[in-house]
Amino acid sequence: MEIKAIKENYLKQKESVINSKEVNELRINFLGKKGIVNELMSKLKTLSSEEKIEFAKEVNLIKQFISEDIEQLMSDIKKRELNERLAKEAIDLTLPGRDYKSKNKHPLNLVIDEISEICIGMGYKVEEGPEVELDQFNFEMLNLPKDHPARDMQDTFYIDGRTLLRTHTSPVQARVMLKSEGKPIKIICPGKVYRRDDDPTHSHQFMQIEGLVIDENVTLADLKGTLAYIIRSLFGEKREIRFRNSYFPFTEPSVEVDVSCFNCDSKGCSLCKQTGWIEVLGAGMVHPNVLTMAGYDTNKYQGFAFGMGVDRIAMLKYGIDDIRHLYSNDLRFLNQFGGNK
Ligand code: 2U9
Repeated sequence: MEIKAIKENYLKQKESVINSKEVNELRINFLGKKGIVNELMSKLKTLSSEEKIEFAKEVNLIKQFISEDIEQLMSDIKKRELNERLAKEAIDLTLPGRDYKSKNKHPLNLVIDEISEICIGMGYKVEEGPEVELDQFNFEMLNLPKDHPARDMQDTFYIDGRTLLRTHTSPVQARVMLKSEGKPIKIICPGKVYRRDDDPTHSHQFMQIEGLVIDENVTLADLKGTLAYIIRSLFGEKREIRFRNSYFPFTEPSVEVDVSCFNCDSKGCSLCKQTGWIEVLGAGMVHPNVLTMAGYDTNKYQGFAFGMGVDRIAMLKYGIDDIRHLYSNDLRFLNQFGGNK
């Protein structure tokens, strides 16, 4: 009789259950340790042994009924809850996408991508490295020991006595040379560099691309051919290049490289300052000290290296008159690149 009442009580309470939390409460109420069904067991001791068997049977039956019923109820309610959540979270695929302010590549990235493509086509790998560098990689390994006068032209931001913001991407090459354990290299290294500089054509932060080739039988003629190919790919097939003597601590001999003026076809204009030539990059044969410091056998290997300021190339290519446009995030400027709105 009592068991029948429990079943009725259960069915009545079940009617008001509306979510999975309440199903759990119902389970604890009836099947928990101190729940209604377990409490029935305390009656056992008042019964005779025959009654006990019969009573235990009935308790088990009601226990089984309630636990199966609760399982079913939980499964139905969870299904319903999931459907409700899915309906609420439904994505409207007909909504238009977000409109990004500028869809163009930044002119510096346009230049880096173009030069990278040209060099990858010649078999170069692209390498990157940290902007916060050790003095050892930025200066020492590039033949710029402490107190070398050429350090003055590359004053930078120091983190501490031995850590600085790199002044060129050459430390990336130094790291790759060490990693390559005296084996040939053909790499370009694009990236941000820093110097103590600030005027319409110089920024304290700018972009460089440098190239390095180390192998047997590498000559200045290979350097000249490589640079002519890069420069003609960038500025047009009709361009001529010329080498002028120069000095860099990490190359010997060193050259500065001019391109014939693409603005006036070398007739003379304000861009080439009436000379017919525009300076675009620096280069040279890797200094034997640099090769030796990085573990290369200078009797077997030679190398050439070149470096260009990406900002300068972008300014020349796109006729930009102030380097600060490249860093001011002005959409009126940025939207002029790539032909989008
Ligand atoms: C290693 C050895 C040699 C990289 C080179 C230049 C010449 C050069 C300037 C161009 C304009 C810097 O951005 S700029 O001001 N760079 O003239 N860079 S040779 O020579 C290296 C690099 C790495 C191991």
